Amino acid sequence: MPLNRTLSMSSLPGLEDWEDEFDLENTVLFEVAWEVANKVGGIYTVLQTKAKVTGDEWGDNYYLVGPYTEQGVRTQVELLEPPTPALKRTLDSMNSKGCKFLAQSEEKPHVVAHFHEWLAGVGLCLCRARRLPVATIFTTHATLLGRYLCAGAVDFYNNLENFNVDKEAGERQIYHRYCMERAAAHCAHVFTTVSQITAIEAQHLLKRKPDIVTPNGLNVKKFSAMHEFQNLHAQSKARIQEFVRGHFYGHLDFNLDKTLYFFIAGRYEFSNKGADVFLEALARLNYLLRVNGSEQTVVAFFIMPARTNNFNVETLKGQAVRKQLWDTANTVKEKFGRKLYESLLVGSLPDMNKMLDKEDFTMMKRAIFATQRQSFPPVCTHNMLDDSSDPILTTIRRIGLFNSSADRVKVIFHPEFLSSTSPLLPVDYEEFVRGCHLGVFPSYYEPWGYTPAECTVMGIPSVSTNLSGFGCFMEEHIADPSAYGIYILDRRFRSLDDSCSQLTSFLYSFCQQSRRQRIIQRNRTERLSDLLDWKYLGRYYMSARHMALAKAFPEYFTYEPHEADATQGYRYPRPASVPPSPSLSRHSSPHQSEDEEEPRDLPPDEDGERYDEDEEAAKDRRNIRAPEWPR
Ligand code: G6P
Ligand code: 1S3
Repeated sequence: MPLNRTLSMSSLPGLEDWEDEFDLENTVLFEVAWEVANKVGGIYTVLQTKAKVTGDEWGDNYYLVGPYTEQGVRTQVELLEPPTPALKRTLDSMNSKGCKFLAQSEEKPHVVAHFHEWLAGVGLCLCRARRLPVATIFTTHATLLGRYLCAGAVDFYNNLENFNVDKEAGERQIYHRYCMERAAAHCAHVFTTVSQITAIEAQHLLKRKPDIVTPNGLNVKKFSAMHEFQNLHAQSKARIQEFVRGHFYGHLDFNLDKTLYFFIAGRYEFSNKGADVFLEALARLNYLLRVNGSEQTVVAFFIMPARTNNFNVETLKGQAVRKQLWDTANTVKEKFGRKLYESLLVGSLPDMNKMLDKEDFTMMKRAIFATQRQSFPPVCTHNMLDDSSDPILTTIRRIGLFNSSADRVKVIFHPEFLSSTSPLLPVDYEEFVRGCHLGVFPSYYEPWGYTPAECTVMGIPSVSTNLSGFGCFMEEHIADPSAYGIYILDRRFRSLDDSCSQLTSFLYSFCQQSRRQRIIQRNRTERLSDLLDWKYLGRYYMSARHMALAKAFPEYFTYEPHEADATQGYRYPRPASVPPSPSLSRHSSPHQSEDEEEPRDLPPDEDGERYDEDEEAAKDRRNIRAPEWPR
């Protein structure tokens, strides 16, 4: 079946929008994963955000298959009657036979079955073992063995080709799962993974080179008002500030207007996700800010779920004290307002000395008394079940970041995912990210890394690494990532200690930016969102499906390899105007070409030249080197 492809211009200059027009009438796509409507981690995000573009392409011929969980069905699934007779027959039959087989149909559709991760990969192996006429794709979002090896303090990337994989998997008691993963990778018509770095890992650990890299995208939300995301930042920051007011009651001796919010979030894999490096860099940053007499304070949040038995009393008390102060202030304000009103009604200016009476003062004194506390504001918001052995808490005890008044860096460990119904910090994750200034994700093992990608589309700068799929992707497509608020830490060619120093210098330089520079940088960060939109990245999945169809049904489909080159050759130039800080615009790795290190002008300051973001964006767009499209 020939593929008739039409090109139309998209909003991203130099990057055309592909619209595939081919007959899908007799072709069906099943996407199978444990995380379909089942929020466990990043794969859920892949499937959930990609559903729109895949649905647009496949319409009613697209089916997502996942585990049945009551919670998932209640909250995320709309129950429908099967739309086609073939599907109805299939489902009836599955019901009657206890869900044991796949479809029979007179029309004999061409079926593509796309399996994610080894758990679903079992189905792929069975499809092939039973010689079902199905085009199969296997996507691994991380390798099992890679994750285990990295978590065990192994020099992973320098030894990739040397691991005795069977022995290593056996020793870690994951041999059976490892075998499933490897079998699925080898049985699939098309094998894909989420980044180049994981492709290399898969080649060595699973012994098959992925056919296509399928980077993860997001649904990019465009606001009609261009600066809406800046307003949202200010609004969400105000919510975080309220929490901080309560958490630090009695110790609010720092200026909230000069306080920056950094955060790390995700699955609690202490060293794989780089929480160790972040803590060490925070300790060094604390020292630098103190010795340099900086007015800035940094509050660093760790949002990583661990075993707890609820919020701790001291943290809840903080929010109660704050609320009490707020209520007291409002009561006094009301009384003050009423007296003022009555005085104005009779045509006289009030006697300010009589506006507040003894009772008001007593009430205020009582409220102030409640803010006395003997201890430092807590580091952890919850009662941890493994308090004495928890890696974050143990490290904090070692480096001494206890939220004392002298500390310029304060730490808050929130060992539970955020929720807008929390009595402590009632914001959802998106709102929290928007209110922060910098996401810090110094991962050692990160096949893709959605957290920095999510920051980017919300216009929030982030730190990632050259060992994460996201970091490598951005390094490939942006000439000067840090000028756009994409800081890429070198964890590949530097020692751990050097990486900590590099992260400290990123953080310290970030603290030195003025508000104006931060606003400019956020504008630039947000401008990159198109690069992460499924509208473009969805093409890699399209290519994988075309390749699988061509391999499984060569008499009907042909595959042209250039289809995968959606963003090849595409590169964001340096921003047209000066970067926020020259020191920030350095490459992460000493291995980078020195040719790219041109000197630049000093940053604009508060009284300097007027900064016109729209003009800069327009210049950037004109400068973008158009990719060479296959014709
Ligand atoms: C946004 C808002 C501004 C606010 C700024 C604060 O840009 O539109 O009104 O001043 O955020 O930025 P900051 O980096 O200090 O949180
Ligand atoms: C994996 O989830 P993780 O956090 O265990 O899959 C994600 C989606 O592809 C990916 O972003 C992440 O890096 C992997 O590690």
